[in-house]
Order: sequence, then structure tokens, then C-alpha cells
Amino acid sequence: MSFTTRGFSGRRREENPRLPPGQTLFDDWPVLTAGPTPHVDTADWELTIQDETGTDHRWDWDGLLALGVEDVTVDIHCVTHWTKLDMAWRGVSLDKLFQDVESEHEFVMARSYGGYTTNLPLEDLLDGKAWIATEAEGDPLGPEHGGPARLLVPHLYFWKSAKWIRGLTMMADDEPGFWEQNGYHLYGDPWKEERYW
Ligand SMILES: Nc1nc2c(c(=O)[nH]1)N[C@H]1C(S)=C(S)[C@@H](COP(=O)(O)O)O[C@H]1N2
Ligand SMILES: [Mo]
Repeated sequence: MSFTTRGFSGRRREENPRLPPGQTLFDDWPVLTAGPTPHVDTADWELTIQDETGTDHRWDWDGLLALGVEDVTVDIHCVTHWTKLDMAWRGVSLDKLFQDVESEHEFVMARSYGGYTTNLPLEDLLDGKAWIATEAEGDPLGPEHGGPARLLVPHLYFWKSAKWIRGLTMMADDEPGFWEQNGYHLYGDPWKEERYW
């Protein structure tokens, strides 16, 4: 017997402790992109971390993967109210990238191919909380979902998980990225419903 009526999904929402307030469970994976989809070949791909000394730390595709990938299963929460539980991702922990970076700055602007940006506190990228994801659900990330590589920060609303990531810039102060300039919350904790400000 299966319970898939609308009425029951409403009850299930209240009963599922993994569903943040105001969210609805989704089985499929919607594509949400502001603007055109960049197509970036792994042969041309690179990621840079820019610190306040002007130093660019660079990784090409092989250099990224050489840091070592890990598999993580996480829930993702989109500000447009869908939540997808138990997504299987593969990627490189940001801890590995930041091993070589020394910075006094506490904030980061993530920058994407195509021009998208989003701001995050550095501490939200460290200690096993964020990845440069290269695969999801057993397949390489398709271009529509940010392939070849996207940021994955599952404890914040999914707009913080910049698709087609190309760089991180250290910032002294928290400055708004693309959606944050357009009214989305500066931080975006789904458990506090930090959707807009
Ligand atoms: N570069 C880039 N990254 C982005 C976006 C975007 O428009 N461009 N949209 C964000 C938003 S609002 C969401 S909900 C997720 C959607 O990711 P998906 O299309 O893989 O579901 O990507 C985020 N990262
Ligand atoms: Mo979103």
C-alpha cells in the first residue's frame, strides 16, 4: 500500500524531521538557472582562489581530482520550496583546496563561468561542509546542473551552490552576490527560513 495522495504528503511534511520549514519533498531534480547555460570543457576548466595578497591559487581539472574525491550523501533545499533528500554526490572537499591558502579574510565570493556570483562566510566552506562537486547520482554533472563542476554547500539554500564554479575570492567584508543583490538573504539558512531580506 502506498500513501501518495496530496493530503498525506502534507502530513508527511510535518512529520519528517529532515524537511526544513516551508519546504516540500521532490523526487526529481529541477533545473534552475538565471540566464544561459555555459558549456565548459574539462580541458579548459580551471579554478582559482584569490587571496588578499594578490596570489592566485590555481587548479586545472587533473589537479583538482588529484586532491582526492569523496562521496557524500546530503539533502538539498531550494529557496523555491523544494527539498531533495539523500542525494549522492562526489567531489573534492574545500578543506583540501584551502590547505594551501592563507588568508585573514573571513568571507568568500564564489564566481562562476557565465558571471553568476554568490557570497559565503569562509567557515561555511570548511570542516567538511562544502565541496567542488563533479558528479551527482552516479553520473558526471551535466551542464544544466553546473558541470563540469559546481560548488556544493548543502546546509545553505541551494542558490549558494554555484554551478560552473571558476573561482573563489577572499573578501574582508560580506558582500552580496547575484541573488543576494536581488533580495535573497545574505546567509540563507533553510532551517531559519532565511529566504529574503
Ligand atoms: N552559476 C549559477 N549557479 C547557480 C544558479 C545560477 O543561475 N547560476 N542558480 C542557483 C539556484 S537559485 C539553485 S536553486 C541551484 C539550482 O541547481 P540545479 O539547477 O542543479 O537544480 O543552482 C544555484 N546555482
Ligand atoms: Mo534556487
